[in-house]
Amino acid sequence: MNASKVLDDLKRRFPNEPEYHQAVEEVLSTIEDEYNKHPEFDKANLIERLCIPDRVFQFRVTWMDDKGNIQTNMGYRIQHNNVIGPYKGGLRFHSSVNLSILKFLAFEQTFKNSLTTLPMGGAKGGSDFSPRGKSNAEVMRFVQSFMLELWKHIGPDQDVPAGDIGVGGREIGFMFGMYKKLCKEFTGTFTGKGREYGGSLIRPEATGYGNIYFLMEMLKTKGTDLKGKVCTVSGSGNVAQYTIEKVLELGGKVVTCSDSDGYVYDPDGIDSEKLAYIMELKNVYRGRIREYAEKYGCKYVEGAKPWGEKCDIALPSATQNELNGDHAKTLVANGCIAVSEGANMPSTPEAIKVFQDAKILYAPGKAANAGGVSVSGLEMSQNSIRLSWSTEEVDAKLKSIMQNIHEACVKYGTEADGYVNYVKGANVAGFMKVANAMMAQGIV
Ligand code: NDP
Ligand code: 2IT
Repeated sequence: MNASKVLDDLKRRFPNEPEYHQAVEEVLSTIEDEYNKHPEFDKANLIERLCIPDRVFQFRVTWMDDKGNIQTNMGYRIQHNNVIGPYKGGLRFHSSVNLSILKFLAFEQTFKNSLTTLPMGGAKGGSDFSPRGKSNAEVMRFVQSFMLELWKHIGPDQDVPAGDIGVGGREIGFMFGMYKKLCKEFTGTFTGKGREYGGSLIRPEATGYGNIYFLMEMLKTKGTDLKGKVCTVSGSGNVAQYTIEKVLELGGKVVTCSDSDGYVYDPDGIDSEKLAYIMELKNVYRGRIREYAEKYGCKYVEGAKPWGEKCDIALPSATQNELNGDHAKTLVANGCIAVSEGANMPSTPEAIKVFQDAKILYAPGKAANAGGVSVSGLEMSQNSIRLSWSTEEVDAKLKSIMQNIHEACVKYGTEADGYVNYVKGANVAGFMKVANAMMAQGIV
């Protein structure tokens, strides 16, 4: 493989898609050695095929707001690769959504889903619609209009969407209701559904819990755990909330969380009562994290990220490229020993280099946050057999999947000096399974 040629071709054919180029570049640079051990991959033009999504759906979504104005948004679904299972991945509703962001997410999802060991291909979709400040009725009208297009392209054995930024239980419920009406069948086409209609126990918790299970495995390699460790978390949505919950349960202390406006620093730590407040603030009242600082009398920093605050462990759980090289240098200088990503691609390439040069524990999102889609896979299994498993059963399966992903990273990512390059480990392990399946299935 000539990685720079593949990347140059991609940039020429798909210009102005920086996040997509960034995600591809990271994978190519880490799998190149392994790939070159298999000349048959190159003969089959495998990497060129794997870098381009199978197909991209793009459509207009028109809906009426509460004032009677007609609003227009864009809707998308990227079906990246389905060689190991039906297309699977979340939907993101956020004003920043564009093709570049969704293509990077769908690309990453393919390797992440492969790592879970469950039979799921990779996809992602969403809209530049922002639920922020919208009424429930507006969200429902938007979602129903969005589904009028999307339903044609999804199905239980075809493509199974779930949540991501801006898409939680409320949005999945509205989408599922409209989908069911349009396709005239009750199937498990969405995951992250409510418990009453086919959702799995532990799915809401899975990404955050899974990230901490992965972190615990990393810490174990250094003979330590979470007890007494100070953690900084970004975000205050689904992933951040359950990350905080699991850190507290395992004896750690969380001193920050954030939203798109700024972050709060609580030196006393976010305890379970304060976490319950955050959950109500964000999931019910849909307020701003600034209100936490007002209620508990702590520091709020507008327009900044929490990475300047001293910590042992950083857990980015908001969005892509939210932690840059300078943030990484500050974290390392402050004694941070581990970074585990709840979000997708939150660290820039410069930040990753800083962590790896400093030889601290660093887990990329596609390994560390794979717990969410793993429990989605378990939700699909439960829907197929028309049974539901207990909290203990699902949690035990989640823990074991995260341990297996950690093991795969160690197997493929351990360097000559013993340092585990989790980026390389995750990419090579995820890639090899997809590549072997592509080879077996011929040129399609
Ligand atoms: P939510 O919408 O529940 O929460 C997102 C959080 O991140 C909010 O606090 C939000 O702030 C903040 N945020 C969003 N965009 C930005 C931005 N551009 N700059 C700064 N802050 C921002 O989403 P999730 O918790 O589900 O997702 C968080 C991350 O985790 C994403 O990267 C997602 O792809 C990833 N992920 C999610 C999984 C899941 O199962 N949900 C699974 C695996 C990964 P505000 O309230 O102001 O919008
Ligand atoms: O990025 C992700 O893995 C998700 N948003 C979850 C996808 C899913 O299908 O559960």
